Amino acid sequence: MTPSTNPVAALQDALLGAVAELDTGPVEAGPAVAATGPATLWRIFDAQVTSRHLDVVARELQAEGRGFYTIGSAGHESNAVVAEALRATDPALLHYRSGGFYVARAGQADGSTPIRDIVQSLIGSADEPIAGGRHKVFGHAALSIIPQTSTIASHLPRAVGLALALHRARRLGVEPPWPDDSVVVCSFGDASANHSTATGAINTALNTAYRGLPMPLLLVCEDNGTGISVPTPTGWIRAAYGSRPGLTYIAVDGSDTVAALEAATEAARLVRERRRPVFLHLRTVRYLGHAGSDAEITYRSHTEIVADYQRDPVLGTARALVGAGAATGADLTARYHQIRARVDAVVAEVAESPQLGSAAEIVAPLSPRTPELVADAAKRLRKPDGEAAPATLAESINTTLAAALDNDHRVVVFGEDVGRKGGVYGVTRGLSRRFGQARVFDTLLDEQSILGFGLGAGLAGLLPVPEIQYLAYLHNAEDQLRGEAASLSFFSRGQYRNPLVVRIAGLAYQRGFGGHFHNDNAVAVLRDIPGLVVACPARSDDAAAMLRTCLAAASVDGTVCVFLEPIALYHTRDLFADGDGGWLAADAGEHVPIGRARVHGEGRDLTIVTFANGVRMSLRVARRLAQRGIAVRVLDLRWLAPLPVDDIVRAAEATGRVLVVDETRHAAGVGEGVLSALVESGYAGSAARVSAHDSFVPLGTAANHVLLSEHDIETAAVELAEKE
Ligand SMILES: Cc1ncc(C[n+]2csc(CCOP(=O)(O)OP(=O)(O)O)c2C)c(N)n1
Ligand SMILES: [Mg+2]
Repeated sequence: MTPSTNPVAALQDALLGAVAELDTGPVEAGPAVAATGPATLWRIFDAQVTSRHLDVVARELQAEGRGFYTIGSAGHESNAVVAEALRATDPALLHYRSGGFYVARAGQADGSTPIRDIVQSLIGSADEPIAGGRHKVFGHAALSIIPQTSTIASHLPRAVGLALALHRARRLGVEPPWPDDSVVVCSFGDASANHSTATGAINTALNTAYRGLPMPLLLVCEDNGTGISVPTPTGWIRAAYGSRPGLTYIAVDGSDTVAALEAATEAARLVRERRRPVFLHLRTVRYLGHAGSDAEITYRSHTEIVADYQRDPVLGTARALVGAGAATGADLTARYHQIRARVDAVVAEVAESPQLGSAAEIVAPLSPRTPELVADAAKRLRKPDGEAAPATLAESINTTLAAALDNDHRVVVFGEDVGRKGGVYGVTRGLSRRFGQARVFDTLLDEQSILGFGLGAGLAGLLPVPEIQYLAYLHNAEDQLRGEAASLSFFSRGQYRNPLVVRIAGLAYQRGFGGHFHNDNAVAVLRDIPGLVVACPARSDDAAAMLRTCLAAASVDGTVCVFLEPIALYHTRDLFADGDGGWLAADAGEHVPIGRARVHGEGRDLTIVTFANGVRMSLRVARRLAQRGIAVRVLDLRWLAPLPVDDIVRAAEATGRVLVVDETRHAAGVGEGVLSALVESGYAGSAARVSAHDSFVPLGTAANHVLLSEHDIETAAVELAEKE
């Protein structure tokens, strides 16, 4: 049988044949083998073999139509030694070939059921302990394994963030769920090591350590020499990471179990003691192709595939056991079959495992909401000292952040320029001086790492408030929000959460300055992220209350919030005329429930539904329309996700005419969501929409051609109001 027709059988034959061979002649045992001890080697062997059988079972289940995932760990089982070198309480963010690690770590915790966990994950069982059938991931809250998505390298920013946050949290009097001297372990493949997310995160780890801050991070590159079908050039990983300043690099071949264990143990010790990053380059092989569907024989020769059998990590462990005199090849073969029987028994037991049964069940962990608790928590974030003075949007955000920092020691505020300078627009001015650089600080110029720190900080028990300097610069890091932050609760059934309030300065109307990147109005990209809350205040009183709501929801429900701040309104004071101070407002309330809008005016002729700059423009238009006898009410959505549907429908029905004023793009922004909500509610009145053009925003007065103007609003409003 050739690997092209039955690679699973060929691999097993090669392994068992080589194990049997161990009984035919003396096997060398170096002094290190004796030092390791047979019990450890047996544990590693068991974990590796269990993982190997589970890979085979994954394919069998798939062939029977019961399994849904076949990316395996075969050839990578040397990662079991990494678990052996660590403690079960060291937080782990793992590569998807971490079967050996997972089983070995489970072996360190009483009552764990790794075989059952993995079989359940393969069949998408609702009883699976981490994702409950939502994804096949390696994760387990009791084993400190934080589940990862399939997006390669996307977990590195969080791992780096967590390593820093563990210490920061303690310094701020917050007790993280992991012990003081924990090591954060993060593994990834050799092709993934080239991903900009990985290179950026590793750079951030090194920069952090260079600045003398703790970075207890063990990076494990599981190098099988290929990314699906594309070979990694020989020596590349060493060339790229072998001599980086501040990064201890340790390389070892995973097929030599004892050497690998020694290397991993040394790596873990160095990280634990020095609180500095270490890069463990674990050379592996990849058996059975990238996944069940991957015909490896189409891009690798039969000779190459067969040559890899010599480097089987399971064989390496068998050799060490036989060399130490702790087992014979026959013992190990028997154990191999025993473990298979154990796996089969579990497969039979979980055969009837339930699948997720309804959309409601599936989405339940996405965005749990407890509005009463959020209201209580928001109250505690407010300064108790009575009357607030009228303020601008920027001042009010500043004051609210200050009160939150004052009242909740878990709050940390960070981003590019937010520390000493106090933000490009002065929104965080004075906060770093007042609350110290441990709580309000500048970060590297890397949005992925900014969000990554937020992701790690949330896990460590802090309440992170990262700032992204401009909406346009969120986009190059958006996966950290979309793929990581928003999905964690989903893929862990709420066992891990990402409390997060991402402040983003955005939207247009900078009077021609800055061009597209400082006037970006792309919010559709946020509105479609499941569970994400998008707050967009227009006036300072709402900003204060909404920011407290976001902080409270993050704290109480683990909500992931984007707080989108309209730059053009930061320092705006007037509404109708110069000097009228009509856009200043005093912080009036404690909070604003998520998904509740605000209505300005009681006009009965027309409802304008809008948000952000659109609110101020629409109020100005409304005043002019009033002079023409058209009475308008202006509804400020305040929340762009979830939309305040009930309030929209109520305001629409009050007038029977709705103009949606959306300063974002026509193709996809906010307005189409409002119109859909009206149609779906059965609203029978008339409706129209004005929006910005589907364009990037140019410089100078040219910007006015693509942005929504008061003139556009007024024209559309009159037309709608006069419609029969
Ligand atoms: C960002 C991203 N791009 C593409 C993919 C598709 N993909 C999945 S695994 C993989 C190769 C990864 O290779 P490597 O990092 O060496 O890990 P290995 O599978 O070899 O263990 C690719 C391209 C992905 N999951 N994520
Ligand atoms: Mg690889």
